[in-house]
Amino acid sequence: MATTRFMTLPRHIMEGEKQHPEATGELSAILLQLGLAAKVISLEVNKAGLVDILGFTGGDNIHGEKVKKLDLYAHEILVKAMDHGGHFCVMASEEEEDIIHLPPHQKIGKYVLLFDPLDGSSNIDANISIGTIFSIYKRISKGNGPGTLADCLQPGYKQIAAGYIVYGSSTILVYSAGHGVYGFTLDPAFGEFLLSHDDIKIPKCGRIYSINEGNYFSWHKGLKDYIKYLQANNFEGKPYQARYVGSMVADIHRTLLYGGIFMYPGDKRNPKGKLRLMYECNPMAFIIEEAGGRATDGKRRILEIQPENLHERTPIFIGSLEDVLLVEKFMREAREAY
Ligand code: AHM
Ligand code: MG
Repeated sequence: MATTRFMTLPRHIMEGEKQHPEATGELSAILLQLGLAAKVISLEVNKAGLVDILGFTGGDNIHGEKVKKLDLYAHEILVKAMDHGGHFCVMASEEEEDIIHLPPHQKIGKYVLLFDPLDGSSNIDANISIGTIFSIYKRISKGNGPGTLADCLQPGYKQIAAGYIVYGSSTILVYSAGHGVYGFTLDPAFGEFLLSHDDIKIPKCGRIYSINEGNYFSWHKGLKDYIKYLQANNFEGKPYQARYVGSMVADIHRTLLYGGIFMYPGDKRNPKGKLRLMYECNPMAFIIEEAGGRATDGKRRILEIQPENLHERTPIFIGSLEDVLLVEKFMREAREAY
C-alpha cells in the first residue's frame, strides 16, 4: 500500500519507460507536460464558482484583463503547454476549426496531438464534473516539416497513447500508452498526481446504462427494445440502473470503474449522434479497449473508422464487452426484421 501511495505520475512514467528499452523518452515528456497543463486547468476549474462572487463577469477581471470562457482558457493552456517541447508536428483542438501549426522557429517533432480542452463545459455553472480528453499519434507525413491534416486524420487504432482528466470531486488523470490503463489522483496539498488506480480493467458486464433518454422517440427500434430489456429484471434478477451525467468524461470514468454501457447513438434528427470521433470517441475507445471493454458505432469498431474530417461525429456504444455486444445484437436483429 505504502509504495502505491508514493507512485507519482513522473515516477510511474519513468519506470514504464525502463521496461521498454526502445523508448526514446519523448512520450514520457509529452505525458508529463499534459499532466502539468491538467494541473493548471484544474486550478482554474476549481475557481469557476467564484467568478460571480468576485465580480469577474462582464468582460474584464480585476486586473483589467478580458475574462475568457473556461473552455477557451483550457484550449490556450494546452496549446501553450504543448507547442514548444519539440515533440509535435501539428495539433488539433475541438475548439479550433483548422489544424494548429507550431509557432515558427519551434523544433518540429514526430508526434500529433488532438484534444478536447474542456468537454461538457455547459455543466460548469452547476458544479458538475467536466474533463479534458487527449489523443496522440505518430506523424505519417514524410520529412521534418510542419505536419498536415492527413497526420491528424488517422484511424483511432493508430493512437499510441490517449487519456483524459476528469475534474470532479478529485482531479483524476487516466491514460494508456497501450500497456494497461492507469489512473492518478491529484493531491491538491502538494500538487502531484499519485497512482490511485493501477492497471484498470473494466468489468465484463455492468449494471449501469448511460444515455440521454430524452431522445427516446427519435431512436432506432433496436435501441428502444434494448433499453426496455435493461429496465426489465435482466441484471441478476434486477433492473439495470440509469446514470447520465451529461459530461462524457465523467460518464466514461464511471463506466470504466463500475462497468456497464455509455451510449450516444445516432437518431432520426442527428444520424451521426453528437460526439466527435477525433476528440472524444477515439481516445475513449482506446482507453476502454485497453481496459478490456468494447467501443463501436453500433456496427463498426470506433478505432477502425477512417476519419474524413477533423470535427466529424459518430454514434458511440462503449463500455463493458458483454453490454456493448448485447446492444449491437438488439440493433442488428431490429435491422434484419425490417
Ligand atoms: P461539448 O463537446 O459541447 O461539451 O459536448 C459534449 C458533451 C459530452 O460531454 C456529453 O456526453 C454530451 O455532450 C451530452 O450531450 P446531451 O446534452 O445531448 O445529452
Ligand atoms: Mg467535447
